[in-house]
Amino acid sequence: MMSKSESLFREALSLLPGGVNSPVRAFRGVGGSPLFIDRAEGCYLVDVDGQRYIDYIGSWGPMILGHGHETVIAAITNAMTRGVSFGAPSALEVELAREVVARVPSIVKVRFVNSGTEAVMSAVRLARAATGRSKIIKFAGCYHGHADSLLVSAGSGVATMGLPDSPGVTKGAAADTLIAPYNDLASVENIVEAHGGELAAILVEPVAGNMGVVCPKDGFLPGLRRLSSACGALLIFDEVMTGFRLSPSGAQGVYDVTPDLTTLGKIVGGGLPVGAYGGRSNLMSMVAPEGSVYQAGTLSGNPLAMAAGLATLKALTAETYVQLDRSASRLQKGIEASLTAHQVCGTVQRAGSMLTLFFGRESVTNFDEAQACDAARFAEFFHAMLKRGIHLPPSSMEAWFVSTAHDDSVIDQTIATVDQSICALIA
Ligand code: HOZ
Repeated sequence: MMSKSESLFREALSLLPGGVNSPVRAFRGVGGSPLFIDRAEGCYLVDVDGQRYIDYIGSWGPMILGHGHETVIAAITNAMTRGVSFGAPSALEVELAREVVARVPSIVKVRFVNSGTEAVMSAVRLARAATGRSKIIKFAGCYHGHADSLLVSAGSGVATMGLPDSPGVTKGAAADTLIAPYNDLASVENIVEAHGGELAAILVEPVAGNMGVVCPKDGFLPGLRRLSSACGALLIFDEVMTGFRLSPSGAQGVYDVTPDLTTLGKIVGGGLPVGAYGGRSNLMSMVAPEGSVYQAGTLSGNPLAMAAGLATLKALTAETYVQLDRSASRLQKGIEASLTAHQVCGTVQRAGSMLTLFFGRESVTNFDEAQACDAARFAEFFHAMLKRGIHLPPSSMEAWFVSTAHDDSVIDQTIATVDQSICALIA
């Protein structure tokens, strides 16, 4: 008999492209049909058939405190009773801006938007306006949302579906995007040598999360800082995934490299639709209405989203980060032990509370290596885990997110399930 999820998916396929509103949800990278979620609680998802799963998607990053965190729900509820959207300024926008600026020293002024895509698209426009130049460097396998010029050699769903680029992106938009391999400073040097005078920005995920978790090699981020300053381009850190996750000041705090502009999303909205971009005052003052770089939004700074973001940031104390790191490290060690015990080739790459299990390689440092991993084995593993009650991101090239709701017993249950699933793979 067909499950409720299967039946909903069947209908969704006739109403929504691919049955979903974002491609990575459609299980194309692992096969099968996606679960339709009825509700989420703490570290669990409950599907429409009443099955409960330990959740490592975490809404792709925002749910760092777990689902339905008491203070976040209270803040949204309180904001909701005052009106859901004003189209006029509210105190909540100032309060959230204050909290962002207090945590991220490179951000003196910030603009709230509705998604990470919007944040990066707007930051790139600002960089072009500030430099009077057109070209940007982006890294293969990094994903910065779906703005035209950024859908070149992109990670996340684009990589999962094996698309080289997207139809509909004009040659002109793509021509201004120069691609370098992640972690390859020499390639960036070559591009800068050839195009330095035309470069508006070097755009990078300081820790890549959209080809699976790939950490920057020693010297990579400082090298990007040096090269962008030397040619007069701006350095943009896309911290949509890493912002407020790796530390209060994101990856830039961990790696001690200061970008000119930073893009944020996910956690800053506490699970509601928010993005943000910010940087030093002279740059951000170019944004309308203070300056002439135009960018606007009917729902930007939405009071519910601001309230959710504010409550989330305030709940993230120094101890929270220690706890998150401990839990994710426990999970990493458990998975590694299982790989070793069963002599399965793979690696767990982790940055703070985000991690990826890659099968078939001992390390992954760039997109080519991520693509060379054993995606078929991951697909089998994914379904073995799902069958045993653990919902991982449905792609071998995505990050798993640990939240404060994943306590030791949940982590240990996950480790035991990983071991059973690996046994099932090799049986
Ligand atoms: N950056 C997220 C995945 N890597 C976004 C989720 C989505 O594309 O739906």
